[in-house]
Amino acid sequence: MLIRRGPDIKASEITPKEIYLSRRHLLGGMAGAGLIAGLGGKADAAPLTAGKSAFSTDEAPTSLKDITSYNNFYEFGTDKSEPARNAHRLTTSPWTVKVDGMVAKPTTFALEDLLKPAKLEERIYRMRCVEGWSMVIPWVGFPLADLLARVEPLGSAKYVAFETALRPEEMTGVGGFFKVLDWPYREGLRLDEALHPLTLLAVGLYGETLPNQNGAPLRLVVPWKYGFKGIKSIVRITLTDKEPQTSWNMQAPQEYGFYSNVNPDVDHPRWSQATERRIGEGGLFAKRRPTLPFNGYADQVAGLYAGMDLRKFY
Ligand SMILES: Nc1nc2c(c(=O)[nH]1)N[C@H]1C(S)=C(S)[C@@H](COP(=O)(O)O)O[C@H]1N2
Ligand SMILES: [Mo]
Repeated sequence: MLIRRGPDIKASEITPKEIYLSRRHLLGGMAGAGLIAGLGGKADAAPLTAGKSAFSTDEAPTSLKDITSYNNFYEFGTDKSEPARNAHRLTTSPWTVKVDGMVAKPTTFALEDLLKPAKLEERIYRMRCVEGWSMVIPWVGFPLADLLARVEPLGSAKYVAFETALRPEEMTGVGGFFKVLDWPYREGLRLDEALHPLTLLAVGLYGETLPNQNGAPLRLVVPWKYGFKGIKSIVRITLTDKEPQTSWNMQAPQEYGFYSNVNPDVDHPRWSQATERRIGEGGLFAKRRPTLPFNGYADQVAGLYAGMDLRKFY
């Protein structure tokens, strides 16, 4: 049996009905996709309790259609509609993730082995793209901290670097003479950011296995940072003592810093970051929403940056 469930807790007693149903759906979907999901009783109980968890927003989720058809995944084209059209070419099984660098137990995980002990949770997060739009996405995933614990980071490790797969035969946007980005797509976090309980490795959304255009089979989600930190289709995670190079910082350092915390007070050099357009809300006349410091997660994460000048470390 691939799916384990806690023996004496009925998920229906402790989670809102919709979430319960969608989780069942995910497990069905994942088993069908050949993934192995371990779901212990404890994970059932944690943040899925009635609506107001410290982790999930109770704002209305963006429609599945919008979440899966309005994407940034430049490996499959720079137009928002291209990933949905092209990302089906990506082979997501078999998949391995190499976790190496400053760790006691460097390991190359087959995706199944990486997921086997994972306690999957639904987390409904506000997401804010640096371009000025936002969504609310019901992710399914597990804390990155849980994976890092398995490889035992050394005391010398200060940062975590991430890399996306680079498959010119499958990725329609990485070939050609004009390179939009210096592939593979790269991202990084400070180790304390990586270990923060809000930081997820997502494997699904809306109770289903992650669609390719959203970063299947495994992508990072860091809800208090601009969306580009959420690197998709990860194949390598490296612990290091040096601040990692990141794709957008390499591309345009004056526009994109390493931290990339959502900050309404620090404008992008070419536009204001004070407000945002929530995808799916009205047409031309929809009111823009004010953008919140740390995308609304300040209570949980502002302490990570105590004493730092966030205008300098943008
Ligand atoms: N590998 C890779 N990861 C990526 C990107 C990309 O182009 N390539 N785009 C980023 C940007 S700018 C955003 S806003 C989010 C979008 O995620 P979504 O399409 O799941 O909403 O993915 C991020 N992760
Ligand atoms: Mo973005």
